[in-house]
Amino acid sequence: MLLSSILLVVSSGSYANSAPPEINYDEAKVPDYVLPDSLICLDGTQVNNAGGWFEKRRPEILHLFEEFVYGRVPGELENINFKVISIDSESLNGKAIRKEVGISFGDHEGSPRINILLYLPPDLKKPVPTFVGLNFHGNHTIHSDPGIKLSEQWVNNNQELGIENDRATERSRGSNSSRWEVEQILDRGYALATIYCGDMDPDFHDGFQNGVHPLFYQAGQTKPAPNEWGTISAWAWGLTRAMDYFEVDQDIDHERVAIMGHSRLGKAALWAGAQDTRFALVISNNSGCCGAALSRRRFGETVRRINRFEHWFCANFREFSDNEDELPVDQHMLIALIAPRPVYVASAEEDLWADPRGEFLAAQEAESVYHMLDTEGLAADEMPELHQPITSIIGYHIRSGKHDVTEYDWERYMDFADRYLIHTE
Ligand code: GTR
Repeated sequence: MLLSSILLVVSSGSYANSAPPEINYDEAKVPDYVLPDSLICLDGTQVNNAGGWFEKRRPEILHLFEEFVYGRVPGELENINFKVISIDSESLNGKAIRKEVGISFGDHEGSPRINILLYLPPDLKKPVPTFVGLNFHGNHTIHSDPGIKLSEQWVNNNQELGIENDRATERSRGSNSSRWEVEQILDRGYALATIYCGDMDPDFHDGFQNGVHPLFYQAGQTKPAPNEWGTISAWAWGLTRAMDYFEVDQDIDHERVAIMGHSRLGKAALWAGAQDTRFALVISNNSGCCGAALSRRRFGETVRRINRFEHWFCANFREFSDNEDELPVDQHMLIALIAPRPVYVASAEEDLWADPRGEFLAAQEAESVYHMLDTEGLAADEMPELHQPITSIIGYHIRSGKHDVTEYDWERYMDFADRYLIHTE
């Protein structure tokens, strides 16, 4: 009943063909807004205990994000198979065990396959806590290691990154290595797992013919229904399938898996971490609009602007372009879905497009749920100065520099994981 009335409101909303408003980078021009309350249900009841949260309000919020933002996964697949494709126990000059694992789906002809690249510390005595994150251009781009299988998937052309005719070449090995502190992660006793996002769904709009979406089509269906998944949901789904694999790999401590993502892949990491409570810790790196930043602030990227990437979201989400106030959720609620697990939001000073203040405020606004669940929340009243990380269970930092993942970011993530995944006694 209530959901249909929300739909009515959005369809009469102001999504229009008129010229988009100027991009706002002025704090004084952020409009007044009222955020939906994470603890008030659609029927008006107030949630004040864990039962009410986990049984009623949390499923309700998840449903709203599915229905109106990222889209729901239409079902489950039978016959998901894992296959270890390669193991090298002497990789990186003996500093790592490299494993590559394929996830395939039944006997669907030409069906996509997810390739997980794993680096594990060499002296494995027991299962290791693990960071997992998607990458933008293929597993072989995270390190110059010549043993990593070159991705055969579609990748967007990029001369500089060694991508020609939409396919990776040897030149693209290690081209994104500055974003992956592989050796440091191993030195600190963690494993690292990564997947190319294009294995689940290449990042361009082809009407959902490639990628995993068609595996779920009903007879006669050619594209997802308006409330069904877009590409970000497909990426998040792939992370969840990787988690299925971690549960059966004896080398991985599947109860201590931290999920991390940058930018559009940070949006996917938050969405995966929100849905799948097996992820013990969630990290958003500069995820911005539809990631950690509050949409209602309309600072930097807005819903209308992000809807240029119309394949990222479900079709229903287009109704909220220039119409943010009608969204039944905002991004603080996405962070709140992770409660009471540790979550870390990171911003960059020059990354105004992603609205650093909006990212901080969403993290802060998620606090009501963390507090209600008897956890600390975010230990800061004000946005901190540069390089002053906040390490409460909702963690946050802003560093100098641009939209990127840097060594500074990884060091903070490992400190945070040490604190909440390792030294927990
Ligand atoms: C931008 C997009 C952002 C962010 C970014 C990225 O073009 O507007 O929301 O996702 O791409 O993923 O690098």
